[in-house]
Amino acid sequence: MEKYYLAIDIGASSGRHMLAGMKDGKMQLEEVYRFPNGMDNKNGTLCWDVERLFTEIKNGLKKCKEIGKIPVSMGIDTWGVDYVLLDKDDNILGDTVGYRDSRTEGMDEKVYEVIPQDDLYARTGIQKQIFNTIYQLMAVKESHPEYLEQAETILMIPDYFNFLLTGVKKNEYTEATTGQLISPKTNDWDYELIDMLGYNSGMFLPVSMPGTVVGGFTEEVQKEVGFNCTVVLPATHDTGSAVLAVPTNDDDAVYISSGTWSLMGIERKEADCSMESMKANFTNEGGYDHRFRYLKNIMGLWMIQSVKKEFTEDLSFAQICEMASKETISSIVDCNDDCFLAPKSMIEAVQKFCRDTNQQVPETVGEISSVIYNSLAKCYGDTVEEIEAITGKKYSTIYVVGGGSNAGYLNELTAEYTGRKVSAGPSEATAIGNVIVQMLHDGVFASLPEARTCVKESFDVKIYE
Ligand code: ADP
Ligand code: LRH
Repeated sequence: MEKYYLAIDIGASSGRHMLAGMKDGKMQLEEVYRFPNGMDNKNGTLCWDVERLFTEIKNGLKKCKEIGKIPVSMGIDTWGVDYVLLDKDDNILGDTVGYRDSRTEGMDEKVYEVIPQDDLYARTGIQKQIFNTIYQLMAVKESHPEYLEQAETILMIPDYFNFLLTGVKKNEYTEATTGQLISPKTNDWDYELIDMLGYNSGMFLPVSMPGTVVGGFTEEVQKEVGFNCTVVLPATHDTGSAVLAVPTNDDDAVYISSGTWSLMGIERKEADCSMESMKANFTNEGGYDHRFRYLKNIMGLWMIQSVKKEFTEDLSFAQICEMASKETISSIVDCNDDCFLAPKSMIEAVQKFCRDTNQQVPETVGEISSVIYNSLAKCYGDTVEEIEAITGKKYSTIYVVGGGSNAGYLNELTAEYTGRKVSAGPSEATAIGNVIVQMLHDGVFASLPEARTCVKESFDVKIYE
């Protein structure tokens, strides 16, 4: 490969440095570094360790230097909704609380005292998730109003890492939309809404689009990692990057970005902020080139990640998947029930749901995992029908991308419960989507359709009928 582009993709369960380049017309991807991620319980509050994550970002950069593969540009993407507030000296105010923390309980009602839920959806198009930035900021306003007063800047998590690398502060558009404070009409912060909520509009920066250059590394970072590099904004929201790498140019494709969450939906040119859409709890997240991702958050493989930690045996995801495929238990849980968001024990939460609904209670590793996989697939089946009811279209193929596309049994169940063909892969879609924007910026691809065709030709996908 002549030129390397680096994607640093940090999901809620792990982060990785992926180098990409073109060889013989195909995109090639190489994993350089991987590190674990997750929220830590800090005196009863679920927090991200952003300091450690930044060290890991630099460790992966050092690895690039070590193997002699210096990228011409790099981009960072992470999960959505979380942020830091910086004071006048650029220090973080308070803890970097993660979205699963319970501080947002009841904050929806506080927000609706200012703006009714219907009006909020009509002006933002973002589905209600109790952890959206809008509710998190209300929690700060209630418990630490001084943080909001002292804050000079709000940076979403990828914005913050870009700042640490370059010294340049930017609010990237796709990640900003996850917070429920952006207007899909102006594609800018909804300053009127922000003022109504009393959130200190001075801390929000002008919105920057994917493809924008942030800057080079600071001298300090250059000294530490041993090289300089241009930091470019990809779709810094991981789901925004993942959907760019869905291996088709069919405008009517249904995708599932399958990782910690399962994000299931379609791409649309316009946001649908209707009441019908709100009732079905679909969201309109902002994407590259102002394409909207019309999708639903489904609890996803977080449920499997959580039970895996509780199992006494140390099993791989592949082993768990295989064990689940041998079971015949038919119990189904509602994956989107709040009881699965951050339970003390996921095993007990699944068992309790089954008990309370008079279904067989799963006991073994295989049974518990089987109930989760079947419940996810059932939810996918319901969701595709909801999408069809809303759009009046028929969808024949479900494109599964992300780490979860490796879960063969889940793919089989997805085909079974949806009654559609399932295309599984690429599993590193988020990193691929991240580099696609860097490559578009560098002129490697002339358009997104050209890039998607290249993804289709470069990476293996598996078909389940
Ligand atoms: P995130 O980016 O949200 O951290 P990933 O896209 O990396 O998540 O997906 C991780 C998930 O993919 C794991 O939690 C696991 O459930 C699933 N997974 C990965 N590899 C396999 C495998 N070989 N078999 C079954 N499931 C897998
Ligand atoms: C997936 C994801 C999803 C958000 C959630 C917070 O990683 O970004 O799109 O809703 O994390």
